[in-house]
Amino acid sequence: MDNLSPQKQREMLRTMQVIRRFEERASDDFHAGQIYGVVHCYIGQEAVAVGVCSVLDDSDKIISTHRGHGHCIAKGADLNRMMAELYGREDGYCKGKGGSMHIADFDIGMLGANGIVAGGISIITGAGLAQQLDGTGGVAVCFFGDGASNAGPFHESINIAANWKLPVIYICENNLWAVNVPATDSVPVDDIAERAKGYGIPGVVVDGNDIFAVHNAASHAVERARRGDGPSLIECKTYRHRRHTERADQLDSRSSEELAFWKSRDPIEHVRRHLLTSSDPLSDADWQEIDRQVLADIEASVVFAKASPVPQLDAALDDVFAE
Ligand SMILES: Cc1ncc(C[n+]2csc(CCOP(=O)(O)OP(=O)(O)O)c2C)c(N)n1
Repeated sequence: MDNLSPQKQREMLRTMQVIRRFEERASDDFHAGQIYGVVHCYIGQEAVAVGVCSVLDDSDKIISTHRGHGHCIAKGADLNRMMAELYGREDGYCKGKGGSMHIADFDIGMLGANGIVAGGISIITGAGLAQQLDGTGGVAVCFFGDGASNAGPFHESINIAANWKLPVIYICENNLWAVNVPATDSVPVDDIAERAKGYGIPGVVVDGNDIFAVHNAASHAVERARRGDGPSLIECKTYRHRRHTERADQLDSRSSEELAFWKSRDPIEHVRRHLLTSSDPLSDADWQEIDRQVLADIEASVVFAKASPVPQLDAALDDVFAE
């Protein structure tokens, strides 16, 4: 973290708070019946998306999952267009026809959220090949869960990326559960990072609630990929504070003790505490002002979304590439 100025740390903290407030609002509006489809909240995991994206630039590509709002925001997506997409409006990223799980913005290198578990892992490996062929030093980063690490695309993709030394960084967000299946019942190794050994690439475990640990690990992996030395696997141990989805009937098998333990390790509080003692301490008043601005931006995104028209029926088949 020594290489991160207090200013940069404040920016990272702010971005984490944007993710949290965006999703709190999305959840409220979903429960109020204003947002349709499904909403998977990333709350509790913000340090992973922000820590990793803090070492990327616009030419680098990322890909996400069904739990994708945090990755979009960390890569610089527009809040108005995101909220409009959740609201199903024409000014949304997919013209209101994709919803929460399909937000993409190629202009900032965000290749898309993805409702197919592990689907993004193969796509980003292809993007890594494209980066290698372009020869401009760009990297490709994949976010996925512990559940996805059990699926075929994880193994096939890492195998080919390792063989071809593709500039891909595989970020496994091990939040300990895949819907209601504990990773201890589906992953037969202590750490998912151990799986890297099978493909001859570095595999590291980090505290995914410590943004500085995530930043450092991502920074090393990105440098290695830019040098042409190939892919890495980083396992970030973390936890979601919400149930798998925001649906009212969503079952949650996790214990209240486990949830309380992880809430006591809140990634946003971790940065706040750290900044209290930095060379440019963040006071309570500073923090409240940051939060006030963040809430104003979220409110503006909802106003934007509500002002946007719903898609016209005759546009239903526009942008459909396969029937
Ligand atoms: C190919 C496929 N199988 C099953 C599902 C249903 N499903 C949605 S999310 C999910 C669990 C994913 O768990 P994990 O990869 O750990 O991500 P997390 O939800 O914990 O972020 C499953 C099985 C799906 N969307 N796609």
